[in-house]
Amino acid sequence: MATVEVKVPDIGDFKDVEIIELLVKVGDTVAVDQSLLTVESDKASMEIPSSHAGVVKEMKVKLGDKVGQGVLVLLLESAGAAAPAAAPATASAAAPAAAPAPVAAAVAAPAVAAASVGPVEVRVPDIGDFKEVAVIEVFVKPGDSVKLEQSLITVESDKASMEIPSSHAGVVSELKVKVGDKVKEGSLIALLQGVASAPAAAAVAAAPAPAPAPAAAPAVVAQVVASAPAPAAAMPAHDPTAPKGALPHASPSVRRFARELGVPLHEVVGTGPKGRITQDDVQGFVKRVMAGSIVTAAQKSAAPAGDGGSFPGLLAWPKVDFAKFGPIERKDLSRIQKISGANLHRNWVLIPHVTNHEEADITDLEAFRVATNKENEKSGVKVTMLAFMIKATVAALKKFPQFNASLDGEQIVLKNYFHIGFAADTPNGLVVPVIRDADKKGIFEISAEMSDLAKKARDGKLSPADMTGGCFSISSLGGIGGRYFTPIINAPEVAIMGVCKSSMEPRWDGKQFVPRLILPLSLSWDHRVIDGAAAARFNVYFASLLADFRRIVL
Ligand code: CAO
Repeated sequence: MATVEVKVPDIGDFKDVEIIELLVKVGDTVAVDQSLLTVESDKASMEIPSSHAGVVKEMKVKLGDKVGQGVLVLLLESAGAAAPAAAPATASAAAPAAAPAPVAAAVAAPAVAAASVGPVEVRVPDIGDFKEVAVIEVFVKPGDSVKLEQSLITVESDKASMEIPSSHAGVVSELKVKVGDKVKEGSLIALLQGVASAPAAAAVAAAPAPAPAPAAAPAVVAQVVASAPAPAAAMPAHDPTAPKGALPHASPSVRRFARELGVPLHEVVGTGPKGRITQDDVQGFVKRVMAGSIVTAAQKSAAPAGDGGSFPGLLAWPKVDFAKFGPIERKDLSRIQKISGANLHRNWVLIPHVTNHEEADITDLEAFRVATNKENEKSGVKVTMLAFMIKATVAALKKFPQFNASLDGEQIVLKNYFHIGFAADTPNGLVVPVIRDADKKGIFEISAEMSDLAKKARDGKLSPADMTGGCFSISSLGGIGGRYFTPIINAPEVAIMGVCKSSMEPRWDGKQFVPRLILPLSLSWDHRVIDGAAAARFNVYFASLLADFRRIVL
């Protein structure tokens, strides 16, 4: 057993590049050529392989460190260190660069003179020792205008990914590659029309001087160089004008991992430095899709308006020419309708809803509310029945905490705060503003805040912060009418209280029928978190609070 230093070998023109991933830790057994870490410049990422086999004894670098050729990465306990074939990493790293000298010329030599206005062929430039690499992303389509050096495609080898820039500015008239194609130097990527710029001079200026000819570099170095992206001139940073999400920021190994799982990387939110997507992000995304808390764009588009696409066996949605039956007009859905519709659809399909109905005798509470409003006429604040229901909800959530919860994979998140949402009908559609910390507020404060939020909702001025973080929602149709309904749960909440219009009804008091004001309640709940008995208890308790509000202080 000997201790071997593993250093960063010659990595072409990569200098002072940041470590964005550590792929091994102390105690891991690594094989020769196994990737140890990923480094990333603003142009490309690459994995650094081990020069030796052995067990990692000590890490000498950490995430975020900047490294270059010769930097000590780790110490290995290597059984084979003494073997002559396994040259010390230091020696390997010190080998001269095998950087591909002619890259500058390749980028600088567009196939057609810059002044041309006819179709120009954009080809893969010299990309070092990349041979037959797969196209993993195509960023442009026919009709797109591209700038000089704008990324057109990403190619990927085992160890690195690289974006291939356009040698000209112009409009894409034809694409000659698609995802999955294998390309190499000279492969035709696209035809451009309306070429207007003269790229040669700029590219030559940006290109580095040819690297010295390689000596007999050891095998490991040769392999690293083979993985190394070509000099920077060939790889511009992401074009900020590219469509959002078209260029997910992730290392080759994470891209590969995502592809294996069929994860749409552009839908994953990266939590790594500079928003980079990590393996954990991809795993978390898969977990949330499986738990139903995320619906991918592909899933959504598979089921537009119930075309049966994601429900095999269902009839397709009927296509009807309504104009055949009489005059019609067409109107686009509002932005709110589109957003709330997509959310409601997801919640309706993915949550096993059950709705329990109940009645609350609010005769005394309504009398109290009316009297309170009379006494406080001048205050400008009108106390609403909904404000009492919000207070009653807080008390019921305290008594039945599983209603103040969210499902997160195989865990239930129980909340120790009480933010209550209420559905508000607006000319543009349904929104659910949230009264924060309703447990700390009185009826007047809640009434005033509700009135402000309802006004903001009608004026289309609610901010996202006004509508997020809710624990439980109330949907009141009491001002309109109706008896009972089945409200859809506002995920990630697990229950919602629907309220309809109260009416005077005869109630038996033991001796006679007496007129009482009865409020119909409809509680929808998520059967994955709550069961029917708990829902019935919640409803009975909630109704009892409204029937005698003094119970709230018990
Ligand atoms: N029974 C009888 N009357 C009721 C009542 C009830 N349950 N709830 C309210 N009312 C009365 C009020 O007392 C008020 O009467 P007055 O004008 O005589 O005082 C009147 O109905 C109008 O109330 P309101 O609707 O303006 O006020 P609110 O506090 O009850 O509700 C708000 C406010 C924003 C929730 C409501 O305006 C709203 O938008 N409701 C619709 C919610 C909705 O669309 N839900 C469906 C979601 S699922 O598609």
